Amino acid sequence: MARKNQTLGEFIIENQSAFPYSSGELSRLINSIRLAAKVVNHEVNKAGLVDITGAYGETNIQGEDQQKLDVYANNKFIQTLTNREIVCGIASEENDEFITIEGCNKDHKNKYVVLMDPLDGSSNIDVNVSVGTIFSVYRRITPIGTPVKKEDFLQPGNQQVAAGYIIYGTSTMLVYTTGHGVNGFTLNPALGSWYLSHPDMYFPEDGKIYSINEGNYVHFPQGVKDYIKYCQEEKDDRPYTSRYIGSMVSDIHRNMIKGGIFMYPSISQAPNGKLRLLYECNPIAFITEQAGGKASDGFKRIMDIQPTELHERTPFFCGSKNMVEKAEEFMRKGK
Ligand code: AHM
Ligand code: MG
Repeated sequence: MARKNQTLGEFIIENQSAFPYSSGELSRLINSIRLAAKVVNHEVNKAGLVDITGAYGETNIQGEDQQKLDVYANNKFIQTLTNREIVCGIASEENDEFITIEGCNKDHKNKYVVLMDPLDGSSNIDVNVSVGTIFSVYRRITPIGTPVKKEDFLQPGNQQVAAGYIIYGTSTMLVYTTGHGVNGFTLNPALGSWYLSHPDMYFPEDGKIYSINEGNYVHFPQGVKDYIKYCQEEKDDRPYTSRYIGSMVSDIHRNMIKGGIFMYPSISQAPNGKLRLLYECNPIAFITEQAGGKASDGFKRIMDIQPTELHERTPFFCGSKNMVEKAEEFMRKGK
């Protein structure tokens, strides 16, 4: 039973029995993520300072090499998950290939793989706008005791065991699901603890916000153009409000709280859009569905897509159920 203001640690212990395979491994995995998130948060928070003190990104005041924050975040999450030996493999938007983790006895005994985008929207860091981390957890499908294979990572989103995001915003939040609803925890930076601030997060069925990079308008499919015109029409509760941060975690987080739709459709020069199915769309789709929303590629459910490549992309329509269904209706008509 979620209690507002309980710590994430308490929440994990109390809810462990609700986890599908309750060996404690998934709890330890979430614990590692919350730790890495705190470290990354600390670094993201001082990004502006680091820019001032670092000599054009080469060395900082301590003479250490400056790293791009997305590389830093990638290393931190990989290190934390590897050191604690709770996963058997990691795939990241920042790495071409997946990483195999043997475990201390080289026995490949762990059962989970993690897929992640360590710092999504990282181009926003330079202008002090919120960014996020997105993660997704699957149970491996190859036998325990053997090294992981690509097929362990190429599972459809409907096989996810857990997924979440961290938003490094005006406050830093960890929002995640293990398939039993969605809960949001806010970091108290003075104490270094996460507190349950948003229990049972829920996407309003309808919303009034549409989020899309309208600069690409001329390159959108006809269905998207028609849906945008529908959003702008003066009728019933429309026109809707347009809000686009350009940092998907932030756009989704706002829309989940207020009600809205986020779209990154195909564009003429990129027929599958920009966003990655495994690292971005599937985890956000799992959270969205768990929060009562809907996630689609414009025609079908995101989480039913069988991936064929680690870094494959897909058009993405995600948010309040009725809004996504309306967008799909325009997609079918405007094809
Ligand atoms: P990234 O993984 O390279 O940071 O790109 C993903 C980000 C999303 O967070 C955001 O929604 C999108 O790219 C913005 O792209 P655009 O500038 O084309 O609108
Ligand atoms: Mg990304």
